[in-house]
Amino acid sequence: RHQQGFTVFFTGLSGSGKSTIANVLHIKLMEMGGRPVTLLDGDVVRKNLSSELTFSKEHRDLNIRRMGFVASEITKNGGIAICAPIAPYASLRREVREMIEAVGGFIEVHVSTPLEECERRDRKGLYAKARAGLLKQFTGIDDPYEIPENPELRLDTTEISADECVHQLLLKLEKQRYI
Ligand code: GGZ
Repeated sequence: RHQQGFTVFFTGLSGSGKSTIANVLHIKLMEMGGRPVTLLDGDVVRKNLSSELTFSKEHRDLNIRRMGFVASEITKNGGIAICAPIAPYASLRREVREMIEAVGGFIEVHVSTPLEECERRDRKGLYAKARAGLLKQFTGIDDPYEIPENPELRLDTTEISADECVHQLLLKLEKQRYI
């Protein structure tokens, strides 16, 4: 049966749980078989595709545009792309949505775990560094995060587990007939 490609685009603060949810989703979708599934995690894309970029608005925009382009190519060819960047700016999220909706499906998922919780977890010690002024332009500390107004789904990992998040997401994808 012929099915259209789609992109699941996570957005949220550092430490909000995007990567964890994206990884569980990646495994679940691969287990279902049928279509190739590509995970484009924020830090992996930074390392391999955007290593020369800083965290200025211009460079974040360029980073998201590159990631969105790769996701749109995958989507166009009937595959599944999972993106997990911070993507703090609404204008770039809109640009990527438009680029991908022209060739397939786009599901924006706001991982809305509050800043206090991300900072309390501070898995990589980056919030402490940002608070100490050692990391500049850190999202949520001294750099903006524009909250998505109309995401297809909002998930707060202080309320539910990564498995439950993925369960809700899979239900959404089934309901919208992507899977
Ligand atoms: C935000 C930063 C910064 C600054 C380094 N601001 O939790 P992490 O560590 O592993 O993921 C974050 C990652 C963010 O890269 P993205 O490409 O997703 O950002 S964007 O969409 O805005 O382009 C974080 C780390 O890089 N990191 N410095 N200043 N996150």
